[in-house]
Amino acid sequence: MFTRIDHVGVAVPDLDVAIAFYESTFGMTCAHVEVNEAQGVREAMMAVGDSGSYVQLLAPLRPDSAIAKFLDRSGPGIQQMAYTVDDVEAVSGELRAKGLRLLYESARVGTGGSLINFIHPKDAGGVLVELVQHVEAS
Ligand code: MC0
Repeated sequence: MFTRIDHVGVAVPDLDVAIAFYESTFGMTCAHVEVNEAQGVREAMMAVGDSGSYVQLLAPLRPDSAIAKFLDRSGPGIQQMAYTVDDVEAVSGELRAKGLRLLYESARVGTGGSLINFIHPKDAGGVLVELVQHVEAS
């Protein structure tokens, strides 16, 4: 169902401060920065060596965004676990058939034009799980 861990998402109040911390403290490299208006985030993908694994730093664009709410409730920390899938609609359908709630009826646009959906944290042991289907740039 899942092919790998895609990234772990960490909510942060200030993206630039967090990028500098991950670079100077952990020696990670910032591979990509993007604003996703629809998700209400400014985000950075921090590469963990050459492993292909990433930590995704997520800062809120607006007070009513998912990340702002998370920071208000829990403070900075791990907000989501993301898995790569080959076909997000097919995997979402399989999970719905198992009784889990997916947050979106159909996939939305995530980092780098990927297609994403989320499993409600209450249906996944308290973990917000993101499904990520990478889409080749045409
Ligand atoms: C809420 N809860 C969580 C949680 N957020 N539990 C674990 N991890 C989280 N991140 C818990 C609450 O504590 C509460 O538990 C219960 O879920 C319901 O809370 P709620 O008041 O309904 O919570 P809301 O309004 O904050 O919404 C939660 C929800 C929301 C997951 C639906 O954050 C959402 O729509 N997330 C999906 C979008 C997202 O996260 N976007 C930002 C990343 P109790 O026990 O108190 O009832 S964007 C991204 O990731 C993109 C760019 C990408 O990677 O490509």
